[in-house]
Amino acid sequence: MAIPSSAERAPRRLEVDLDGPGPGEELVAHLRPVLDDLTAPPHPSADADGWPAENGAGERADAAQLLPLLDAQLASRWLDVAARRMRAADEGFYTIGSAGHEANAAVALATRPTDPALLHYRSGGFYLARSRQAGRAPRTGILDVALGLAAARDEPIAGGRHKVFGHPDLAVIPQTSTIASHLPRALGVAWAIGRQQRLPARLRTPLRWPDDALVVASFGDASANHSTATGAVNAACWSARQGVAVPLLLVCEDNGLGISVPTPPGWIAAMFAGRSGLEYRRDEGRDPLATLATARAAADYAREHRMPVLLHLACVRIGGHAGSDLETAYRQPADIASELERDPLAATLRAVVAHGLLTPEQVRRRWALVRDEVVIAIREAIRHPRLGSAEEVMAPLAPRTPAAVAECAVRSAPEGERRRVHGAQLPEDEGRLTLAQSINRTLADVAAVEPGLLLLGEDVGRKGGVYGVTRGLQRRLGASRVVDTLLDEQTVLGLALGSGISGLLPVPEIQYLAYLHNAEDQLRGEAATLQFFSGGAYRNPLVVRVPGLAYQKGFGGHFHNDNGLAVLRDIPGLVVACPAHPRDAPAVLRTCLAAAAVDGSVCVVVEPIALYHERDLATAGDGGWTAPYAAPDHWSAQHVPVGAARTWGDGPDLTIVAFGNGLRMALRVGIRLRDEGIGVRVVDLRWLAPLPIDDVLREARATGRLLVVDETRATGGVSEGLVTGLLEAGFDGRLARIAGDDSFVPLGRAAALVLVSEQDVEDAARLLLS
Ligand SMILES: Cc1ncc(C[n+]2csc(CCOP(=O)(O)OP(=O)(O)O)c2C)c(N)n1
Repeated sequence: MAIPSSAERAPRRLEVDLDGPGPGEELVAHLRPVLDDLTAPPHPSADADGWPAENGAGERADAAQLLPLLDAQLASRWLDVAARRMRAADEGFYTIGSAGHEANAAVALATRPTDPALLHYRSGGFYLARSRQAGRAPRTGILDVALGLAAARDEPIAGGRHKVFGHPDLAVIPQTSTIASHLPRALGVAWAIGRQQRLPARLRTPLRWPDDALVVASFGDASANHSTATGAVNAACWSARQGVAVPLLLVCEDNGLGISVPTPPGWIAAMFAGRSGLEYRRDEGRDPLATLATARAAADYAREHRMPVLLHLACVRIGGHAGSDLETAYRQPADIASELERDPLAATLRAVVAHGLLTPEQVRRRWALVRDEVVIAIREAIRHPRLGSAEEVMAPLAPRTPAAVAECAVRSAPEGERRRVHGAQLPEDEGRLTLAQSINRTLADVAAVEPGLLLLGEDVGRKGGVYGVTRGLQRRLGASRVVDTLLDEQTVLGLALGSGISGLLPVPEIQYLAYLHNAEDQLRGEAATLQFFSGGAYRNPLVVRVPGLAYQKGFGGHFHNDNGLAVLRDIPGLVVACPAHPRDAPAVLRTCLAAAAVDGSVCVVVEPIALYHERDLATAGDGGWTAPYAAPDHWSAQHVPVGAARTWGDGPDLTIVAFGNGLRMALRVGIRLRDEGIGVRVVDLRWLAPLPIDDVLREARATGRLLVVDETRATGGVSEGLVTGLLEAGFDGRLARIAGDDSFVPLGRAAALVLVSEQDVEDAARLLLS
């Protein structure tokens, strides 16, 4: 539905004036006496507050950095005030601010504007300092943030889709609101920096990081407890322990609170100090020169040693968690007041005078000048149009360019290179291959033509995957391209996200569908949203391989037979493929890899485990579940666009639509019915998102009878969407559906009691024909 553009809306109610009483005044009121007092500046003591001071005089940064620090901090604070006033006037939509956290501007000044940064939501100071550092006018960074608050379409990264800190020119990668979810990706970017160097120049993205870049990732003290954070830090230490380069500067901004829940005193230091593989530095956030020096020392360490460093930065939270948070409901007034005394902005105001950089009068003028800059930016921001249609909202979500994908999908390496990656024999000369073999050969072929392709996951390297799908690839492609990771699915996906955003083409394997759920947010919240929240400025091409679905013999139980796909199908923009037959798998996989490379698509390939090593279709020894591997000159003819089904047979009496294991059952039933003179055609969906509704509709109309075979569960299974889509598209023939029971899959033969069986398919088919 279209909403009125800003030009058509009622005149603005916001009288932008940041001075005087009103929302947000609580963020600056305590600073007015500080400004008035500046004639006799007290010099802050580094040691007086119980935080051990480790900031040696030798590490002190150049005092000249105090001015850019002050400007960034002032602008950030006034933007926080503005956010609350805009909200009150219904012209702004986000009031989580940075007040009390502005010491993070020192981290920006300690790093380079080309160092990738993934930031905590209280990073106004960092963002504005980096914007200036990159040579942009002060007003530009301020306007970026103001546009974000106003949800303006012209905001430079999310385009009004979210309030984030991000900018491709500043190497700031936008974060989501899910605390700590950016940390696995941050690790992945740090991990990818060294790998990027090995790419040929033509494959390097415009976002290619400098070879000596480090990655900055910040988060709050409560977020540090999140399993995603502990997993990412653990993985960074695990990697560093083995000598893997991880130039990662983790910044824990410790304000002692997670909304209303206090962090136990000393907890952050207890978690991170003295940890193997992690350099720990801390700063009390009281003396801006000390903060600059500590931040610089921490950044230099990460850059030089290519090791993870944790900078523990003491912060305070001023003005509650967000504008809507009534802090007095859970905190004592005295505690709130004592925070104000530790305001880092007050410390910087004093320091610039104490170090002779500005006179008190000049400081007061700067205070007013920056405030006025913010007012100008806000006035401008609220005049900008906002998103006005669903099409506009969704434009960057998952762009598709099928022709370019098709061209990319059929590229082949020269024969010499193919022989190197395949070993002695080219796959087209191997005879008929199983599903597992055909996936293996396809991965090698794409690796031969795409130097950025990386395979990673638990056991994919030396062992070649739990089902042997990646067997031999590490030996032939090298250990830097086929990587055994530690046992943590969030890290597997995080490494892939970080390397994808860095221009590589990651193909992570999640060992079983059931274990994707551990790490699902990395796909849902991080991978799939990146283009949406960055207007396509950042992308994470990704092809996740997931051995899954049920019907495994000899390895039973739910967790190795998970048949739930709803969790993937409802992620906007995600491509979900399910290649069941070796005749299709190479082309489907090549399309996914090409879609990732060309469009930055996020793809999940669900590989039916039970069919990996199957050889036969109707009778023992018939080889009906094997297929010859096509030589490169046939790839064009065999190309499979995203969302295109395949029809087996052209029987006139009944259409069965299925996928995965259901395809094999449907084909077997079709063969038996054909022997009785009943003509069946079987449609293999091949793609579970987007669903090939048009293809199925065409085939269903051809017979007037459609049996939907869904091996996933009746509730939330694939067929719910399929049947809805067909009815909406106007199918009015006879229709029946069979699906698995709404149960987890039990061990042993009992599995058959809740799964769709071949007999079920046959019975339903006969009923429909009767
Ligand atoms: C995974 C997740 N759970 C819950 C929330 C809701 N939430 C938003 S901020 C926050 C507190 C975070 O505290 P901390 O990490 O200390 O950062 P601070 O806000 O204090 O800077 C919570 C629980 C969330 N955003 N993400």
